[in-house]
Amino acid sequence: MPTPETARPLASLASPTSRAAVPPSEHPGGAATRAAGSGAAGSVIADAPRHDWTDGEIAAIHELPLTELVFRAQVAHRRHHDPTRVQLCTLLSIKTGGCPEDCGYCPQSAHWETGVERQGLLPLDEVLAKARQARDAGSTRFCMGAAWRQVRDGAEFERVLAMVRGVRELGLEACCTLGMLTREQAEQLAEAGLTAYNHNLDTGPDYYHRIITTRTYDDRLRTLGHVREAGITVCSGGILGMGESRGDRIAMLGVLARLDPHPESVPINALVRVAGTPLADCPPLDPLDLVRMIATARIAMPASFVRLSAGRTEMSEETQALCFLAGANSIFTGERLLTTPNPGQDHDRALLGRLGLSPL
Ligand code: SAM
Ligand code: DTB
Ligand code: SF4
Repeated sequence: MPTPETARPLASLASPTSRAAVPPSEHPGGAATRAAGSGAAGSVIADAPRHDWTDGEIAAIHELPLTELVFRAQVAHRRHHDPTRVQLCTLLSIKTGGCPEDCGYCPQSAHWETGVERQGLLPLDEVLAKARQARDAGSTRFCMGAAWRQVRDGAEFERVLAMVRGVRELGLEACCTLGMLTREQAEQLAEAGLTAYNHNLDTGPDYYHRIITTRTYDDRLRTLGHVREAGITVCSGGILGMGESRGDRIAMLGVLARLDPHPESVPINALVRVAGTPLADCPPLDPLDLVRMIATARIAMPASFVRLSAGRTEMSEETQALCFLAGANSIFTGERLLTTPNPGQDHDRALLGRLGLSPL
């Protein structure tokens, strides 16, 4: 991909408020220079992704005029990715419902009456048949989700390892989201060929306890550490529209953007408001808030895939187009996410066609 001088990310902004400012010359990635005409916030050109973002810097980006924000996200996007390509991923719930955790957004928690039918771990051949279908429909990543608090060693985990091997043999990237993992379990998944592990921070550290009480933010970061140390790529992001403030959203991006390396994949979900969950009556997310978060994630973690994840059935095509303009470069395709509806494959094919974008 061409990387002309003019297409470099304006990757940092001054005026941090919550942590000490790092002089531009000390940013990792080598010499950084003040960009000409960079406006009040004072932008800096940097070569490599940074891991020393302050929440204040991220807030300054997030609050830019939308036109400026999207422009900067575009520059970052083009520096690291082909802006005409979108990765298609398919999700499958391999174990559904009855989860002991109390995540306030989740239709699969046993704490809420949502009508989700419980289903034990699927047989291997059924999962591989779905993976083959996903591949034939153009997906390059197959993501298997289980409504578990944590992985337990034994026959079921062995079956998941066989699923990972099978998905890899089909030539697909394999992703799992199974709850908390020990270091040893992460190593076993790595050995089976797992490409990525999804474990979301969900929201900012100060708002987290309002959404989940049965495990801590640190538990989540520990699992992400095990995944990283095992050599599996990290997929971690969050959910918007749960009543959190802009500050909480920025704080979540700050935690992600200070991970070194960054998560290779950052899913940004709009809350799917499921009847029976405590968050069912949250007001709808402002689509432009979603665009802001995607653009800010793109600038702060420029080399990562930013995934426009849950909530697309409630978004207009124009909102989704703005998300792609802001740097989203992956979506989940297929009729279903885990338990909730998703625009089908025909809809997505038409959308990408209308925008002139191609699957990666
Ligand atoms: N049980 C595992 C865990 O929580 O890590 C894996 C499955 S869990 C359903 C995966 C992620 O889906 C959650 O972390 C959350 O970010 C997202 N999710 C769940 N319900 C959602 C909803 N109603 N709207 C948007 N995202 C949701
Ligand atoms: C992620 O961040 N979003 C996906 C995937 N990772 C596993 C899951 C969305 C689930 C939405 C609710 C449901 O369908 O049950
Ligand atoms: Fe369980 Fe995961 Fe749902 Fe939380 S998000 S209730 S851990 S399935």
